[in-house]
Amino acid sequence: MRSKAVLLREFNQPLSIEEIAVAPPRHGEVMVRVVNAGVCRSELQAIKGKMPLLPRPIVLGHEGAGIVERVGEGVTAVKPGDHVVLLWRTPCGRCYSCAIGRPALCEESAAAAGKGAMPDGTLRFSQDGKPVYHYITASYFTEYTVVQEKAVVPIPKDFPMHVAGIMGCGVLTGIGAVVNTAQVRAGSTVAVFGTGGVGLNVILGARLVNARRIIAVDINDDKLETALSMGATDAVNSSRVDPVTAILDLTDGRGVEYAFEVIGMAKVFEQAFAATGRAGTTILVGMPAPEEVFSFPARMLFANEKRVEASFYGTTKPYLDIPWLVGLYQAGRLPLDKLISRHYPLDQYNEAIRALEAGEVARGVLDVTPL
Ligand code: PAD
Ligand code: ZN
Repeated sequence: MRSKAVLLREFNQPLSIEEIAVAPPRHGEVMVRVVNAGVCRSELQAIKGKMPLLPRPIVLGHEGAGIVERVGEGVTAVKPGDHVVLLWRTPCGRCYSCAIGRPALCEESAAAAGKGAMPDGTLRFSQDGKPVYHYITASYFTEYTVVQEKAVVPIPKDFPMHVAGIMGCGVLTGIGAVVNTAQVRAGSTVAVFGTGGVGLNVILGARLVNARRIIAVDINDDKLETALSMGATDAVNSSRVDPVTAILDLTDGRGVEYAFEVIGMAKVFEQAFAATGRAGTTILVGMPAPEEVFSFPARMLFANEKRVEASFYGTTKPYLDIPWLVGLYQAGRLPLDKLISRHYPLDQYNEAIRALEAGEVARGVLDVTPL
């Protein structure tokens, strides 16, 4: 199958749209026609060379949805024509992490992600007989992709594809951080540092569990306005005021019960930790660059019995969480359309990345092969 795809050839260079060949799915694999694919900040790290071992050229994209085109031998979960959300971590079901109920940490899937290939070490992409690599076993900025059967979750055919296109990373990660990782209690106080595509989902999650106060912190007024329209109760622009003082002022000097860092910057994590109250929890959701190191006074952790935790892929159990999120959207309880502030054709990928970096969008979505 011929396919137009977004390729990363050189770090810190514009990406190119090129034609590649996509081989048929093998045993336990499916070929998916990608309809929509969200643009997430995580990929900037790949583009900027912060994942230096990535083989190239590589097909980027790790958040998307589409229609099953073909299935390999032995596939039973889906058939051609089914609509699916695409995942970037897939539970093997047997490793230690899967066995203890933490499939987002699946060891088999994590090992495969680092290979630039399918889990069996081989490639389904090529160009003129030369290898083209897979990105963390995902690769969704391409008209056609091949993934393991385990990487797709069926959704109803009348579910909007552009919404499905952001579920497999941003929505799962943000809402999962609240519901699965931190298990935020109803009536509690929450602060969200960084209200972009993932942070806005943290706000939606906090609203879903009936948090009493949801304080949005960002350096961009437009983002804060969106955050307020999606359920934040207060907004703090941390480029103008000290966010820790502002949060203490808003919480009778106590600090919040849950503070989420959703950017991946050590200095912001330190602010979130300082704004967390006694017996409260600071949760790292943003993906730090490899060189980031945070520190805070150990005594503050000790004397206030604070908790510090991280949320990787929303601590998701994806086969439970995707149908749950689909149902919430259908019931009108998740305004995910509002999150998608811009659509781009596939060949405007560089513009989508520029707008993401410039902070112009809540979430941008590529219309890869519009319906
Ligand atoms: P985004 O660019 O849409 O949002 C980032 C937001 O942070 C923007 O609104 C910025 O204005 C804001 N911001 C930047 N600097 C500051 C600052 N100093 N103080 C306050 N706000 C600031 O990115 P995103 O929402 O797509 O991704 C956010 C992070 O989540 C990013 O690090 C990404 O890699 C990470 C992520 N983690 C997982 C996971 O498994 N934990 C999954 C997906 C994404
Ligand atoms: Zn992502």
